[in-house]
This record gives sequence, structure tokens and C-alpha cells, in this order.
Amino acid sequence: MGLFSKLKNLVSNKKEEQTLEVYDSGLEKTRKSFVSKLNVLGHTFTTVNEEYYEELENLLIMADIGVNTVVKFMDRLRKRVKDEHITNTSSLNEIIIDELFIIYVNNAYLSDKINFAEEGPTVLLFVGVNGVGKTTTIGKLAQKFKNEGKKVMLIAGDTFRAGATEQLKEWADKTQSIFYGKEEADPASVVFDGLKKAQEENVDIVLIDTAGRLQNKVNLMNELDKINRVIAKFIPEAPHETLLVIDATTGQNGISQAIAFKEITNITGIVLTKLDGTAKGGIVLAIKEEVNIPVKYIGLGEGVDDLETFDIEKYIYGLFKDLL
Ligand SMILES: Nc1nc2c(ncn2[C@@H]2O[C@H](COP(=O)(O)OP(=O)(O)O)[C@@H](O)[C@H]2O)c(=O)[nH]1
Ligand SMILES: [Mg+2]
Repeated sequence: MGLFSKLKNLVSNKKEEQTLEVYDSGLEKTRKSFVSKLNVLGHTFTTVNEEYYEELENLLIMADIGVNTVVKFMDRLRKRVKDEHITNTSSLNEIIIDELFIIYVNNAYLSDKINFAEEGPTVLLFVGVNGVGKTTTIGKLAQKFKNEGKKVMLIAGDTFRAGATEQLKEWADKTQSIFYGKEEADPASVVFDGLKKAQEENVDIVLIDTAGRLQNKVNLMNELDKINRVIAKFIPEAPHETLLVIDATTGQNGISQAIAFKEITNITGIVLTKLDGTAKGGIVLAIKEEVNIPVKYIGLGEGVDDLETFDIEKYIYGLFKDLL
């Protein structure tokens, strides 16, 4: 079944309705901007010509899909238009959606799944620069795991920013999670004491917050190394995931952060926050192409429920449903 008809089926599936709604409203800004421009383009140019291609290229770049991705996409699109003898722009929308999807799944180990420990606590470490939404994401995830019946613990490894420990504590209270934090202490020592408590309390999943000072790459690298060594002392195969949090509203800046973090530690997944606040939701595709780390979760608002496991089909639906 082609993607297009698959997406149409999604729409008629009641069970999927609720999560679709979240994608739907979370990606509204991107969709409104992108799809309406695409529609205008289709009306302005009825036949596919060089000018149409140029305008389309601009449009994709404006949606933050990333220049390299766009160039590859345009090559593939041109080839398909030629091979399939398409002359009319009205028949192109379906192909555009299809090709954007192909970019994402191409040579991808498409795992948006979290690598849970078979035994003992699963440890997820959160990294990323200040303000991207690490602490909020941890709070949302705590709720999600709680809803799944897991015993959750939060550790406040950001001892740098004033109020960071208290902020995480509030999320712990709100989600009825176990908490460990100690202000003005060394992050690695907080993680050490926290993990000790996690083992004593027999928790299922530990979420560790960190500070994200990227001003000094070497310092940050040393600090993360130290935290990783402490974690591995308790559980050799942990952290089970190191999730880099990126703010979607920062566009290409977010991509640069991903590239920088990839150099200093082993990132296993990305959480893309604030997709609700940007018209540049195309960044998901750019991350795939330029960083090649799977997006595992997306943040679509400030509330505790505004987090979704990333699903490429729902994402594409959220972007293009007005074209379906
Ligand atoms: N609109 C929106 N705001 C978010 C989202 N995630 C986080 N925020 C907001 O971003 C700000 C910074 O979040 P915080 O978790 O403190 O970032 P941290 O410094 O990385 O820990 C807060 O005001 C959050 O409410 C999201 O998905 N959507
Ligand atoms: Mg924080």
C-alpha cells in the first residue's frame, strides 16, 4: 500500500484519532505555512517548469528541511516527473509527500523505540543546551511511564542552574515519581547517590537531568564522561539511552547542536521539543539527513501530556493532511 492511501486509512482509524489530534494541532503552524504555500504554488504554476521547481525549492528550505536534504529531494522529484511523464503540478502533491517520506526512511534503522533494560532499572540520560526543554521533557516522560505502570525516579543532575533542582522536584511531585537532588553538589556525585537510591527503591526507570553548558565543549565532555562512568559503575550497560533534546524553533541552530553533541558523547536518540511553536517542522527531516540519529519523542506543547512517541506517518499526516 502506498503511503498516501495508508495516511488516508489513518484518518479513519478511531483508535489513532487521539494521537493524530496531537500531531495535527502541534504541527498546525508548519502545515498552514507549508501547505498553503504549496497550494498557491500549484495555482500559480499549472505546468511543471523550471520556475516551479525553484519556488518549490525555496519553500522547502523555508520549512527548515535543510539544504542538503532539499537538493537530494529535488533531484529525486525531477527524475520522477521525467520518468512518469508528469506535466501538471496538480498531480505532484502526492509525489512530494511520498518523496519526503522516502528521505526519512531511506537507509534508516528506523527505531523510535526506547531500549529498555531486561532486568533492573532502565536509565535514560538527557542532554542538550539550556532552555531546550530537557526538564519539561523528563516531567512529561515521567507521567507517560507512570501511566504505563512503571516505578519512575528523577535525578537532578543539573546542579548548575539556580532553581533547576527545584523545578525537577516539582515534576516529580506532580507525577508521583521518586526524586533525588542536591543543589550545589557535583553532578556526578548527585547521579551516584541517586542511582544508589534507585536500586534500593527498586525503580523501573530512571530519568537523569543534566546541565547543558555548551560554551565550553571540553568541560561538558568531561562532565558527561564522568556522569557516564558513574552510571556504568552501577549498571554496566547503562545509560540505556542518551537523549539529546533539541528546540525545533531554533532551526538550523538545533542541527548544529546535534552535530556538536554527537562529537562529545554517544547520542542514541533525539527529543524534538516545541514543534507546536514553529512553522519549521521540516526540521525532523533535516535531522535525519544531516545528523542521522532517530527522533524518538516530540514535544508539542508545555503541558504534561504534550509529548508523543515519534511516528513518521503521523508526522507526515500532521504536515500534509490538508492535501490528502
Ligand atoms: N511550546 C512548548 N514549550 C515547551 C516545550 N517543551 C518545553 N517547553 C518550554 O520551554 C521552556 C524551557 O524548558 P526547560 O524544560 O526548563 O528547559 P531546559 O533548560 O532544557 O531544562 C519552558 O518554558 C517550557 O515550558 C514544548 O514542547 N512546547
Ligand atoms: Mg532544566
